[in-house]
Amino acid sequence: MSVNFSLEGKIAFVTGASYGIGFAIASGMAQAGAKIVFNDIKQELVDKGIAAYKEAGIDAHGYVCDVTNEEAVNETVEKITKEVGPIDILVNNAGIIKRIPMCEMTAAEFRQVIDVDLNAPFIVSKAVIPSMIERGHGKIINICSMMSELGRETVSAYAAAKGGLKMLTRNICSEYGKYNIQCNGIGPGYIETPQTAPLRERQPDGSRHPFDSFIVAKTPAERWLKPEELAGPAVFLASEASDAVNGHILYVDGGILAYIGKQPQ
Ligand code: NAP
Ligand code: GCO
Repeated sequence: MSVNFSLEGKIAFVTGASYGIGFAIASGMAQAGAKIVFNDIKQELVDKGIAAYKEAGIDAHGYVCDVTNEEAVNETVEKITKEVGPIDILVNNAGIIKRIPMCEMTAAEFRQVIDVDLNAPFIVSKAVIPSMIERGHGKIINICSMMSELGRETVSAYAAAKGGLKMLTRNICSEYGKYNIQCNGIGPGYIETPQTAPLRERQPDGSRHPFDSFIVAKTPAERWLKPEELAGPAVFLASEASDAVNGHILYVDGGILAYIGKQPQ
């Protein structure tokens, strides 16, 4: 029995993928044969993204679109379908975080994080599911987080959003599994991207950021993970090899969730 990890002939739409985790996942999917479509909020970032994909030998299609804007998302999905083709694989990757103690966070700030990290995956998934139903297949991958399972100080909005995204993943699985649509999540651990750069900044005395040391002690591999390490799991969840996997959150965290943390020496 041949296991099919190939994405040949498939069109993958990865949101917020000019750089970071989205770029790494899209690049991995391109290596597996997928045609890549991505978006970003600003034209200059889309242009930078297209250039970066080209440098990696990938002929990606870029669109300017704010994923929280339902009208813009519907128009963009229509344009993609017309100009590139129907979307087979959706990766809801675009996301933001605000690290503010809850009682100092305004409701507007809380709502903004929920809007991008939870409402937007709902909006974009809703825009692509009808066409997936028509064509009898589809893959949706939601980028969740350690905060889909754990809390920590200052990330109340982000944890609420990512916890909700875990349940949205399970609900799309429940509602659309009968149409051969698989909706799963990837829960990255701590990844070296611009989003976590503030947590890894060297201190004025040149020492490691306390949070950097904390994560190294919480990760069995004793290191931050790289965006490229998410590509293989994403290709698996985008391929026919995972057709029987649905509603699952695949934690790619180097073992953080399994580990109480490094014992004092
Ligand atoms: P990142 O470096 O901050 O990149 C986020 C991307 O999303 C950027 O391209 C950003 O575009 C885009 N974006 C933000 N808001 C958007 C909107 N309204 N519409 C369209 N695009 C938007 O983040 P990352 O570290 O690669 O993270 C990507 C995803 O993985 C996020 O969902 C994040 O929560 C999740 N995650 C990250 C980690 C980690 O350790 N890095 C771990 C677990 C989960 P702009 O540059 O224009 O803002
Ligand atoms: C933080 C980090 C995390 C990571 C990721 C962990 O401030 O704790 O930004 O939230 O982004 O979500 O899985």
